[in-house]
Amino acid sequence: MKRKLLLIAAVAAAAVPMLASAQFAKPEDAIKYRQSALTVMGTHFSRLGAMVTGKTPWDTATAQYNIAVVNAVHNLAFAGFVPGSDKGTTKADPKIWSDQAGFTKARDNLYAAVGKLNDAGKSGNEAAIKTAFGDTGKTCKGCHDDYRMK
Ligand code: ASC
Repeated sequence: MKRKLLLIAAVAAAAVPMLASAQFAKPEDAIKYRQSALTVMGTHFSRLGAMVTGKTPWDTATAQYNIAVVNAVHNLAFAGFVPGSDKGTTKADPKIWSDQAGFTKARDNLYAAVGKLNDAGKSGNEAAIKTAFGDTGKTCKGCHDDYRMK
């Protein structure tokens, strides 16, 4: 029974990229989608960052809210990097499509870091949140350095 559920989950997960690409009528829609998702994530990550660096006063509940939003949206953008969406109003480096293994690794680094940030958020521990914020920011920067054009 458990095995059957696992199989269904695996098939569903494998189908996600196909569905994603079918869900965009044109490449520009995929570009807009991923940029929107990254804008929302960046907005809330930056608000958290302002508190981490002391630009705005620390407030644990606000930090937790921002982390919850980051956690909720952090994987959305990746459905938007569909084949053929490397041209247009985008800074996406063509390496995303020629080096898919590397891009997937960069994505998984973000996923792992946000997982830890989310755990820290749930704990409400200020020091843990600050550490996890720094580690997550490194994964943002790593991907931008390697896969976002200037
Ligand atoms: C942010 C934001 C990013 C990351 C990145 C971290 O607040 O919008 O893209 O942090 O600058 O290096």
